[in-house]
Amino acid sequence: MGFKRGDAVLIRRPSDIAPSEITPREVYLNRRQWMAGAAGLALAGALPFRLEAAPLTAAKSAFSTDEKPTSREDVTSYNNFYEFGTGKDDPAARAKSLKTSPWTVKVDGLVGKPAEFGIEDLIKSSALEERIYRMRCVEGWSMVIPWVGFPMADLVKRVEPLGSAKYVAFETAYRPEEMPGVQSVFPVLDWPYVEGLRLDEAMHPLTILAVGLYGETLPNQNGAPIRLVVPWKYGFKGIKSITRISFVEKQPETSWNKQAPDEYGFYANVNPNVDHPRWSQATERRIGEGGLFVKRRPTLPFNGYADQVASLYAGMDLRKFY
Ligand SMILES: Nc1nc2c(c(=O)[nH]1)N[C@H]1C(S)=C(S)[C@@H](COP(=O)(O)O)O[C@H]1N2
Ligand SMILES: [Mo]
Repeated sequence: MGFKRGDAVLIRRPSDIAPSEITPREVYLNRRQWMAGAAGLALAGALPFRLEAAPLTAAKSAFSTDEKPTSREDVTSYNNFYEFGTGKDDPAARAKSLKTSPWTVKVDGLVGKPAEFGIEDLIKSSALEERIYRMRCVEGWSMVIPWVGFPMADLVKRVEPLGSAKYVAFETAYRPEEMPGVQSVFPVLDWPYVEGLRLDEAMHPLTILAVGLYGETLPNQNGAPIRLVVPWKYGFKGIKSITRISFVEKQPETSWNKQAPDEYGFYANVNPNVDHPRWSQATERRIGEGGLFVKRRPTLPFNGYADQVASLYAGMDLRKFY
């Protein structure tokens, strides 16, 4: 994510990080090699982290793009998850400390049937689909990710929102003992990470809660055990490791909007015509492409999903509501 000029001092430098927080590079690399081979299965049980990835059965979805998915290696090693540090490789190296089982998602607020879902039950009782979506980060890079998830609308219907519910607010777990990135005395963000959608955006058939990728449960760095995916919006709307979903009447606060209101709006629709105040949004770099010559692709309005979602914003000035 971007910061205002001079804000870099707020980001923890490697020298600020206690050695005990860091997995030595060799251990980390070895672990990844173990995981790649059969030996990984035997060793994983001995490690104090959840490393097993459980396979998930999912139906193919007509909503998938036919573009080539970004490699699993890139999808799981180039991440933004500031609770584990601000570097792109921090989440893969450090998010294993997050305990994702047991895990509950509390659904409350303006609903007829508030509920607390255990993650295993929620996964078992949901119709899982594989959705291959284009994803676009506000920083100017993009990926194509084969998510496994279920429509957010299914969960919304289960809790029966009241007529007064106009927005949905989401909250990430806040666990300093398991999240090295939230321990800084100069917090990068105001924790816990929070996000929000208008109720009709949350109910749109493209909006999913993802519980896996590449046919397996989510790796921690991608937001295990459950995260939001809204493919026509910048990646930061896709809040990870969700513990609470609340139905509310007023537009909820969102983490990046609080951090830099002039740079990150509530809507955050991918819009090549509205530049970020410090850089253009006209093009993007597809992770894994390029080699010597970094190709940039034109960024499409609503990340290429305009046909499906533009009507949600009919009559709105998308320069004002960025
Ligand atoms: N809790 C939480 N969710 C988060 C973030 C974060 O820092 N914390 N980063 C966001 C940003 S900026 C992006 S681009 C996406 C990245 O998702 P990925 O790493 O699975 O590609 O997660 C989003 N969700
Ligand atoms: Mo992002």
